[in-house]
Amino acid sequence: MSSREFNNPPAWGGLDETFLEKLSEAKRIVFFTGAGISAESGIPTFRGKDGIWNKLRPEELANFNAFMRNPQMVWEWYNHRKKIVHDAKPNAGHLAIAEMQDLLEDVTVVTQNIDNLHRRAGSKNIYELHGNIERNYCINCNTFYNEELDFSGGVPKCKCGGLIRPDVVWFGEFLPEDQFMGGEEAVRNCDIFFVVGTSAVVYPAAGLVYTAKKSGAFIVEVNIEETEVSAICDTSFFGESGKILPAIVDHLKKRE
Ligand code: BV8
Ligand code: ZN
Repeated sequence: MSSREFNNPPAWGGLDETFLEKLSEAKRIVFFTGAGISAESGIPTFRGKDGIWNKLRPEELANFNAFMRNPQMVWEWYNHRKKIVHDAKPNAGHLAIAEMQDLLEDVTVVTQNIDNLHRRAGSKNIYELHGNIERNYCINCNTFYNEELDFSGGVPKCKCGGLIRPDVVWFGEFLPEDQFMGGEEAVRNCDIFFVVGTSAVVYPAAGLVYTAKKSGAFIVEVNIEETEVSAICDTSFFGESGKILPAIVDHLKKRE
């Protein structure tokens, strides 16, 4: 069922007792995030009502063959997104997660996002499953080019003559092993697994929700609507992450 077919979930009514008890006992916490956490920073999501994939087909843009067929077009799309990301600011949701890393013992961020907003919000201990739009590398010799690229001669090329591409994971590509393994390890050992702002339809990333479930974590969904994984979450807070996550920080500060 696409998330649009789910019925309208009840609006978030505050942090319930069961959650607060789990939070008080938790030692290790993972925030698994998707495009929804950056929506309030003005970065379009992929599958929402004004999602990117409603206008464009991912096969035509976010895959290696599309890039080799038409690198100019794919770079135009990424440069458009780089500009949006560059002008965006971390929002209250990103900042709340960074603050919880200061307030709690062991908080890990496992993100599908490529917008670098968790790092810009001050978060540490981040696993980027799908790469980072601010990094680029040569498809021939893997040299990284993370400063401003030169588009004056068309598609930027490496000294070796190879094409330079964005350091993001395209459909049909493997995720960076160290990032996925590191993230998965944190998920296997966490007490609370927050799944924030993701439709949980892209694998293997979305599989981490089931890994968390199997490992016995308490699963908390934060989303504006029901998703493919709502049924296996222990609790779902339906509302904007930029409102709900700061409420958890406020609770932790009162507790201190
Ligand atoms: C792989 C980077 C192994 C690029 C992305 C055929 C061949 C090969 C693989 C496959 C195949 N068919 C299927 C697959 C697997 C495929 C896949 O899962 N496809 C899906 C679509 C069915 N996966 C892959 O290809 C992966 N690699 O499998 O390799 C392999 C290798 C070779 C051969 C065989 C197998 C690679 C997947 C990574 C793709 N790259 N992005 C770029 O961004 O340009 S995916 C893209 O989707 C983003 O990374 C994004 O993070 C990710 C998930 O989307 P979400 O983050 O969840 O965003 P979405 O818009 O969907 O949802 C937003 C949510 O937020 C909504 O629920 C909304 O309600 C909520 N929300 C909105 N506002 C708020 C909010 N919540 C809270 N507060 C708010 N304010
Ligand atoms: Zn090169």
